Parts: sequence; C-alpha cells; structure tokens
Amino acid sequence: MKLYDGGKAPNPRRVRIFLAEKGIGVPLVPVDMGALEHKGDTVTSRNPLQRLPILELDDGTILTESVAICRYFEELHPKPPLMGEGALGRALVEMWQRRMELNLMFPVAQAFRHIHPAMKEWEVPQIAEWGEANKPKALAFLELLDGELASREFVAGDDYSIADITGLIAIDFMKPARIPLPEQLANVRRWYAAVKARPSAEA
Ligand SMILES: N[C@@H](CCC(=O)N[C@@H](CS)C(=O)NCC(=O)O)C(=O)O
Repeated sequence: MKLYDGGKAPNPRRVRIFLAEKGIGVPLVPVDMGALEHKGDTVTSRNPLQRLPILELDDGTILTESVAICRYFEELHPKPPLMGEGALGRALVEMWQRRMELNLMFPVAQAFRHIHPAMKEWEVPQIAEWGEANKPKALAFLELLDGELASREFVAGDDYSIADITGLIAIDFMKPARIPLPEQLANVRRWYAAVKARPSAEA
C-alpha cells in the first residue's frame, strides 16, 4: 500500500500522526501541494475531489477521507486504541472527534483558506469576510473546550485518541490562519503542550 501525502497540510498530517502513534510504517508518495500537484492526474485519477491524503491498497482500492483511513488502520491494528474501546468509549471518541473537526478544524481552515493570499487559487471564490467570520467561532469553541479539559486529561476522556490528533492539527493550523491561541485558556494550553510533546507530533 502507499499513502499519497501532502506534507505540512493538516489532514495528511493527521493520518501520519495516527500511524506514528500506532507504530505503523506506510510508504509515502509525496505530493507537492505548493506546486498544485494535487490538481494533476496522479491525484485526480485517484480522488476526483483533488484532496489529500489518499491511501492506495495493493489491490488498487482507494481510500480517501483521513478519518476513514484511520478507521481502516484502527481495525487492522487495534492497539493502542485511538478510536475508543467498547460501545460507549467508541461513541465518546466519535462525538469529540466530530466536535473537534466541525467546531475547530473547520472554522480554522475556513479562516486560512478565505483570507490567506496563498490560498487564492485553492479557494474560489475567496471571501475574506467569511474567513474573518470563522475566527470567533473557533475561539468560542476553544473556550468551551477549556472548560471540558478542566476535569480530564484528554479531549475524549482519560486516554489519548484521534480527537486529540484532530485538535493538535487544528491548533497548529491556527498559526498560518493568524488566530492567536488566547493566553487565558490554561487547560487548553496544558493539553496542547502535552499532545505536542509526544514524538508522533513530529510525523
Ligand atoms: N475531509 C478530508 C479533507 C481533505 C482535505 O481537504 N485535504 C486538504 C489538505 S489538508 C487538501 O487536499 N486540499 C486541497 C485543496 O483544497 O485544493 C479529509 O479528512 O481527508
């Protein structure tokens, strides 16, 4: 199998971090997104949405959507569990994973894509006002998350999970999106420092 990778872009990074936590090595095919290589034939023939990452299995099956790719590896290599254990554990991780994606990753991405000049060819039409409108949404959710993290170590409970990985990539993405992480969010900062310090964060 091979993983078509997008370097610094958050979704490809999410899968690399997940694999690193599991100790799984998958050959990477680098795609230079800065040079818009993801718009070329190699990616388009595998994912008409022209998005990364893409996992190609040995029989030619294509999997896209980073969480679906993670799910595939979770089923094949259940330890350490990163998508919860048992009915309730799995549901809680899914709940928080979706919350992190829809309420944090999404608005941060919208701010970056609709405001940053480098995204002009990626986000058409680019609407700066929509980008700006998303910044307070991300910050409001972080405040909610700060309250949640007052009473537990990780986003979905006592164990590190894919919800933490989505949170990490989203907060790192706030830098190019030019959304400063507020000083007063002490619990978010404590949690972020811990997940950022894990070796997988370098993946
Ligand atoms: N929902 C998809 C999103 C994939 C996605 O948007 N990837 C970005 C990189 S982080 C991309 O390929 N963007 C290319 C573009 O917008 O043209 C996933 O979770 O994998």
